[in-house]
Amino acid sequence: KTYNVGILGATGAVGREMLKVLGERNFPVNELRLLASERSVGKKVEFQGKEIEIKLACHDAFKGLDIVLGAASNAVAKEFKDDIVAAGAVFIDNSSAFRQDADVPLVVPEINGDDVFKNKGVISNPNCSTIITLMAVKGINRLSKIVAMNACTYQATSGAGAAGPVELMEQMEELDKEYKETGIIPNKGNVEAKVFAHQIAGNVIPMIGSLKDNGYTTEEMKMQNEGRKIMHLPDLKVTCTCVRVPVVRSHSIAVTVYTEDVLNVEDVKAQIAKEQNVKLYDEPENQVYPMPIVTSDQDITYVGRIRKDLIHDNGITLFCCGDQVRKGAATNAVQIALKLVGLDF
Ligand code: 11C
Repeated sequence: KTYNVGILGATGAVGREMLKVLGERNFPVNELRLLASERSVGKKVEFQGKEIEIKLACHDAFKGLDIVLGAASNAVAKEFKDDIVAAGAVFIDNSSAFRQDADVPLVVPEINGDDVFKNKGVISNPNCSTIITLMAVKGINRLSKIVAMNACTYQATSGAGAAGPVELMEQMEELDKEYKETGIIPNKGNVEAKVFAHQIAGNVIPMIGSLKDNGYTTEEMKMQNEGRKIMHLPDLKVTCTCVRVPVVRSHSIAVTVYTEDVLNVEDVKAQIAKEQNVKLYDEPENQVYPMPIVTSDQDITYVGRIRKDLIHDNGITLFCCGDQVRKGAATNAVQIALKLVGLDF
């Protein structure tokens, strides 16, 4: 059996990666329909040796499709959701527009894959840092129920879209130019910040998303709210700080997990080593630990630096890292589609 598949927002960083992953995973595609805004219409993209022309995303663009992968903004997802559902397709949406809707499953296939079958036309793809973190801790939850987490993210510039790493590279070039001219290594350079609120080259920015009344940001609250829904842990408590770092690709997260029972580090390591699509990468004595330069362009979440929390007996602390464009977005969406049609993911 083959399926008619659409990508809404096909020309963005996530849309392009979805196309790549569909090909890599040999998704059984009959028709592939690539949809985007006016400015990309007519451009041609190659898929499995065939040239496919980008079509306009409009209200009647979804007829005949079985699955639509969404890689567009919340506004675009909201604009077309009803058209997609009315066309009889399942909308697997990477935006955050519907993630907390009661009738919309929020799915990481390795954790709550069967939730896809509860869909009423829409399945949401979770936030990227949340996916990577939950992939890293899902084995711990199997040993003993997770009651709380304290996480600090180190999010790559490409999480803000294709313009993020371009801004990082341009600012690094400017800093290098200033150094060559003056002989002094600049801290704050004479650079323009457009994508990020401040210079990102040689800096870290401790705020991602918009501020909420409780002092946390929308991005930080996703770790708790989405974590609860995906893990089926309605009482999970999470404190999270999201930080943008001058990295091109792959998000990293330092997380301390608190469980009902006191766990032993060796048991945790053994369980993490067994988890699907997770790699135990933990030989600190040999400088082996997860890093963005190790994990990029892969679908596996790397986990290392696993040790006991020094404050509470029931805490395990670790560092994890994964490619947020792939497992944090495109790959997870394609895996949801594979699960939905009954194929291995
Ligand atoms: C970032 N994680 O790195 C964000 C982007 O919930 O899908 C994706 C936000 C989301 O800026």
